[in-house]
Amino acid sequence: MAVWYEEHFEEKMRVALKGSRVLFSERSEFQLVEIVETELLGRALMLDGLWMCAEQDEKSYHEMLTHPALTTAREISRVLIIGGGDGGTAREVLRHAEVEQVTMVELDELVVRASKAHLPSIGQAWGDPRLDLRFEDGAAYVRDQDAASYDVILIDGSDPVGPAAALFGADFMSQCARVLKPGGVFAAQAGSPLLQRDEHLGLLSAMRGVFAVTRPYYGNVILYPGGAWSWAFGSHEVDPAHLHESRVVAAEAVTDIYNRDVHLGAFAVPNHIKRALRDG
Ligand code: SPD
Repeated sequence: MAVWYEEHFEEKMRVALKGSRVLFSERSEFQLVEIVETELLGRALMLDGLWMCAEQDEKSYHEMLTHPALTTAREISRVLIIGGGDGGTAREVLRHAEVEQVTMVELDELVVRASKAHLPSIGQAWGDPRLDLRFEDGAAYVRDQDAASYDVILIDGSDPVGPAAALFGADFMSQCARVLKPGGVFAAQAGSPLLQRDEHLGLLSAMRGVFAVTRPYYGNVILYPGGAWSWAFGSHEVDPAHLHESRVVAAEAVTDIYNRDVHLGAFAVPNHIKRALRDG
């Protein structure tokens, strides 16, 4: 029997997918973890009733979180991922041959357990020997790291409510800036520029306080409310328009969404965001 699985966005909007069954549903000490089978987008992960990713749509999110950073950072041997429990971000990072070590710090072991069991097409990299997976609080982990110790830092958190809210804050951003190498790149999921405008601008403002270069960039993810989605790029020295051509070519050979033109176009900023950044 068909059922509608839905995210309620602040009780003002619903994003519903028709599906057939719940494959996994368990509560951890942090959140409710669910994986459902949907007709349109395949298997999909929800945390506390919020859509995180779906098999047929996840590349529009994971490729855009990862490759803009990995094609621009001066070096990419040491990468840190905070969150990312479904494995999609690690999979995209590990496509780059220059990456030697990926430390992934996920708060909730249950998200990884559920994803390993039910989302195998997303978590293709679990067995890669370069992946060091830890179950810890991401903000505390970053605080404990040496200065300038990572080439790339990627924040693949949930929405800015509950356990993930701290990942949008100024303290966390300043710790990430400290731990990032001078030629390194930081990238974070930055919410819906329309429906989460305050959080989007708040994150950019916190980043501008600690990075010499801060740029929002945009794309579309069907699964998330509002249609348009955003990420944020930060660096002490690197401009996102300066690409390492060989890495772009290697990425383009395996990506579905990401390429040179998509990368450059994604950094075009809508006027209402430009004005807000200029004025405030
Ligand atoms: N509204 C959804 C925001 C989700 C951002 N992270 C998704 C996790 C996918 N790895």
